[in-house]
Amino acid sequence: MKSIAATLRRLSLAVLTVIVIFGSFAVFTPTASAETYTVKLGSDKGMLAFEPKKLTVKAGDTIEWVNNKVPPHNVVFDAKKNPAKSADLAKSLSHTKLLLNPGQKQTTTFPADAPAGDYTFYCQPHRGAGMVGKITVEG
Ligand SMILES: [Cu+2]
Repeated sequence: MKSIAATLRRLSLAVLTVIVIFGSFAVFTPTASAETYTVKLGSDKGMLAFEPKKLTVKAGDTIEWVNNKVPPHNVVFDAKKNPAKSADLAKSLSHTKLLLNPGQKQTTTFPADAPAGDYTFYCQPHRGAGMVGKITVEG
């Protein structure tokens, strides 16, 4: 009888160990995590451009805008050129404040419910020079 009790105790300890190990997998295994992409404001060669100027992301992803060459720059999403044609959405994604110094950063996170499609953005001081970009949010 004593040995059966000891066996049971050992068995329950083994089961507990398995539960703890698999439990920790559940905690540390990354779920479909959001990505962060970097877009430079002004190309490395000193062109008035976003680099890259086209990017495909998913809702929930973040763009890190890094001020680079030939500032000042900013990032303004076109109120009419987004899938929802929403001025409020465009405004919430934009950073209208001019970045004067290389290395300054801003981030834009596309909300989890951001509609799929193309979002056009531009730099206000350099829009006429063609400093325009496009982010496609995948459905
Ligand atoms: Cu610019």
